[in-house]
Amino acid sequence: MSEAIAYERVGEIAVLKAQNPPVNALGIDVRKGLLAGIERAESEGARAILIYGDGRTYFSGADIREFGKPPQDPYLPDLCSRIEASPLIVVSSMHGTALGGGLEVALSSHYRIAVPAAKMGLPEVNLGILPGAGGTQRLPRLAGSEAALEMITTGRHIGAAEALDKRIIDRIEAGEPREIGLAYAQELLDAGAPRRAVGEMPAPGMVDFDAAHKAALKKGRGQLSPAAAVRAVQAAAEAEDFGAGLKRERELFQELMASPQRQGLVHAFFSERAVGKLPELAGIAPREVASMGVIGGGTMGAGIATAALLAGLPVVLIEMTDAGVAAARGRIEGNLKGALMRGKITQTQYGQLTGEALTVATDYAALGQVDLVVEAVFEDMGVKREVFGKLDSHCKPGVVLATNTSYLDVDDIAAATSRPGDVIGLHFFSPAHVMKLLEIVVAAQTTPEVLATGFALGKRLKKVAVRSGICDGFIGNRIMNTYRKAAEYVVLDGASPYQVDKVVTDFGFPMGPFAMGDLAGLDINWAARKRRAPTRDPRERVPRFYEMLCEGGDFGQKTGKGFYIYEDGKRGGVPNPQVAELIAEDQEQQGITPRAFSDAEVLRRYMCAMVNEAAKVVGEGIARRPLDVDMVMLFGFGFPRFWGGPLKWADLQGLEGILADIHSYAAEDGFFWQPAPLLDKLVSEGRSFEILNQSA
Ligand code: T1G
Repeated sequence: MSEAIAYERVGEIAVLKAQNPPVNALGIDVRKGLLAGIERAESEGARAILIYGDGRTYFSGADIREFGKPPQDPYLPDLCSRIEASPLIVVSSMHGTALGGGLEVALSSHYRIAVPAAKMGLPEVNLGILPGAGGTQRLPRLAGSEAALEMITTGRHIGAAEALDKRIIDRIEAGEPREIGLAYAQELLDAGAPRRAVGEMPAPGMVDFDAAHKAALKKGRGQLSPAAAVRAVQAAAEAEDFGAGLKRERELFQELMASPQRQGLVHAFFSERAVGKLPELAGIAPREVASMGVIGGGTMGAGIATAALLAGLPVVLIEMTDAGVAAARGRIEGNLKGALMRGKITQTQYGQLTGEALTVATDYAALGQVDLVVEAVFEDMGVKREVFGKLDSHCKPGVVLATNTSYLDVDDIAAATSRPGDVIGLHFFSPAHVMKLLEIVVAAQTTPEVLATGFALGKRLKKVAVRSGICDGFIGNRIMNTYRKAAEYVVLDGASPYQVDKVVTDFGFPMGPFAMGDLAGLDINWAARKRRAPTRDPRERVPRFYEMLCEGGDFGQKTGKGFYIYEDGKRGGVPNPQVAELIAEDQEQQGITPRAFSDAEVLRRYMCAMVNEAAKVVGEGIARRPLDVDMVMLFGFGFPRFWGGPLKWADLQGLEGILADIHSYAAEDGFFWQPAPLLDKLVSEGRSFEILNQSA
């Protein structure tokens, strides 16, 4: 018998136990084992078969590592059909997470039982595919077309109670999956229950599938799998018979499996898990963090405090004045009210978090007992150094001292203390209690233990934490500054900001760079430009229209006007006609004759700038691996997940073409378009970013 599936006989019941840790993925050995187990049970005269998973879960799906490789027999869809066709009564007993192909095996069984905490779902669309082992045909036969469409197009996991309600399972029972499964199978045998194949049930009802398809396309913002999944469910309702529906599902599945979006999404799945695994952290225990200090209660500090409170960490926040204390408390309470309204916390928890877990004070002495402090004060080196000097004298030994700076040199900040080894950058993204990205910035003297503590905190706050070295803007903002410049250059040369924003949102970003500037406040970027102006290289092209807009007092959403005009009560803005005049004035002053840009060229320049800077960030060792950059862009900058990240996108496009385009743009502006040495090297060696991910 296969090692992945253990076979046991209990009376008339053959028991098949999956043992493929950690998540009982349905890899080739598991599939072979299941097939052999079914055949053996039938040939040995058992009357029922029980399938369940050992360890933490029932099957959590197909083995994603097998995607893109030649499929190996027995294929999962055939195995599911074989299970369903068995003359014996097949029962699945579920615990943990029955996902994707896992739930499909359960749906092919004749009866399903689950423990109360079990979760199930068909999350395939999130990997760029659709349920390919009958899920799109069997689920709607049990739950109806509407419910199946909702579950399959969102990939949402549902609990056992909801599954029972939707008729996806037959029973919920507390206990061990083996014991409850055996009892249920025996009960079915004793009652003479019939074999009950979902594939033999009537086809599900019709709904407006075209409308559902359209809605899925719109919601997917360019992601194709949810819309394709609608068509597969449609086949369940419309196909001549069950077999024809399965065939249609197969065709759609194979198209998606071959798509670049599937590669992008699988890259995102594994990178999200690999990003926190750093060789230097192996075997290093983090320091214990039982409470946290936050310096500064502005939007950022309040967001960080909220994130910590929601993760169960008591917070001591320091502000400068009593008015500052009241404002900070107001912001945090506002954030927590939002969490209360969304059902993330209860009224009792709200009371506990605001009443007991949060302290807001003006005296640094209140920080005496905290284990980790994050500074989120004004972005000025003098101010930050003063804060760190004070922390040094008030915090107990061993406290991790973190700065939330976005641009400043963490080494200089660390030098303001007597304990630079304890200093680290924890760069949150606004709003800090919502955005998933956390850049963990390692300074020259940061100890591995302090770095490990940063990652442990990131995990506790449910962030995607990415290690970054020190440079201007760290990983994310540095790359953003470069692609934003590329956007401004195409506008200076003749494209409109609205064309750029549209091209970028059509690509899959939630917002374009100009709408984003309006949202963040144009004055913030204006201040950074002014700060950089004295040290700017004379060869750098400088668009002026951005500053001209700011000089007129238009800072974006907060003043009601920026690149767009925002009317009260309306979502989004309409183009501000004054912008075109400012751009024309800028062009005239710089002697530029504007030209038209195709959407394709706008996108290509935007993406080439992003990839080139990202390659520099990896080449300089600021990011450890290409996947680190990809995760920063996905979780902090709205990069469409279905492309995997800018460097995965680059691999999928072909690095040679990207480098050639950068060279061609360099003919106009050799200063901005300097090819990254790493990109040059990869192209000359015929290698990809993916290879660097694997070898790191
Ligand atoms: N295949 C291969 N490896 C997997 C895996 C899978 N399906 N699921 C998890 N892993 C690895 C993961 O990379 C990690 O490895 C370890 O297991 C623990 O995971 C025909 C084709 C199950 C809810 O989409 O959602 O079926 O990093 O850290 O937080 O229609 O993993 O330790 O080396 O995430 O407890 C559909 C994907 C497949 C489920 C557990 N199934 N997995 O979460 O642990 S497509 C899925 C998850 C399919 C059919 C189609 C989660 C989890 P490492 P973890 P966790």
